[in-house]
Amino acid sequence: MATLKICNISGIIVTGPSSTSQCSSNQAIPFSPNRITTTILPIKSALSSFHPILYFPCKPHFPVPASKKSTFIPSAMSSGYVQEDLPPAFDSTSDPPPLFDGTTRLYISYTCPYAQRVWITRNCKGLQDKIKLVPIDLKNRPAWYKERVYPPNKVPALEHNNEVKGESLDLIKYIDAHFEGPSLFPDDPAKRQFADELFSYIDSFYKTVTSSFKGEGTDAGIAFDDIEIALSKFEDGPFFLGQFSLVDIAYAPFIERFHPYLLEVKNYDITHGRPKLATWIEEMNKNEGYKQTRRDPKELVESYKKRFMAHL
Ligand SMILES: N[C@@H](CCC(=O)N[C@@H](CS)C(=O)NCC(=O)O)C(=O)O
Repeated sequence: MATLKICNISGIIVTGPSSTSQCSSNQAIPFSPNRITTTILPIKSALSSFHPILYFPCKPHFPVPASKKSTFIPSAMSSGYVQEDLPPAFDSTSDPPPLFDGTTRLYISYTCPYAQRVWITRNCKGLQDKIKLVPIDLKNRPAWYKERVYPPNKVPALEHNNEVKGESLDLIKYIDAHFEGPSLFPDDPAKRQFADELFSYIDSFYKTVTSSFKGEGTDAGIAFDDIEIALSKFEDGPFFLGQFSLVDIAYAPFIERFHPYLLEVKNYDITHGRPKLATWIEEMNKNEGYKQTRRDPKELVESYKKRFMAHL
């Protein structure tokens, strides 16, 4: 069991084994099928935010600086950003794309929170034209994916410069460091150190929260208190490191799932009494690069119910 020490809001230290959790579900995005995609509307809460409306596919319209050494992106890149046209998932009947032809490809599943991290990073750096999304149907995987692309047979994976790399936390750092677009990791050593602590803490956070789903006696509230404290450390913005960064991207797909699930199944609002977390969710939901990757909360809740309540 990992342990967490919090020292007067100054830092979080985690010791203990790391875990890798998996999901297997991979359905088509209900509100974002090919050619019919979602639009951007103000989001008030995780539960009420999905509005399926016809929209047209296009490139992102927010300015993408040429240098990768540019400043942080603003939290809300709201005006003018247009929904990307998402390709259908490759399944066991699909031919592979022309592998290792120089195209950079990001293999994802639309439902995988780990893949979502990398997808968000790609979007937030404005790399929609540089990194092609290749969605995989994990329930009916094409054999070529394991045989020719990524032998661990998981998503995410990134095909770049004739190599394929995996592991979401490594990939978000790799993309931030090796591609153009706004920097998503600050230079400030204190922030970098805290980022490392938060990256290390995330497995333990996930385990604490999901153990509580299964009624294994741990209190999810403690984990969200840790998040509230972490969000209080830097005051130059509402995000983990003050300004928006890879740390927010690492946590967002999981909080996106925990929030509506706990609300519906346990009648527990993770934002209640946690103003920093409430603001963080609000600010994240204004980020277009993230919004384009979000799932319908109802669908997330159903999928978590199947996974965590199957034993009941
Ligand atoms: N530690 C990996 C976890 C990736 C992972 O577990 N992906 C799941 C989908 S959410 C997967 O590909 N599962 C397929 C399988 O295990 O066969 C990461 O952070 O990238």
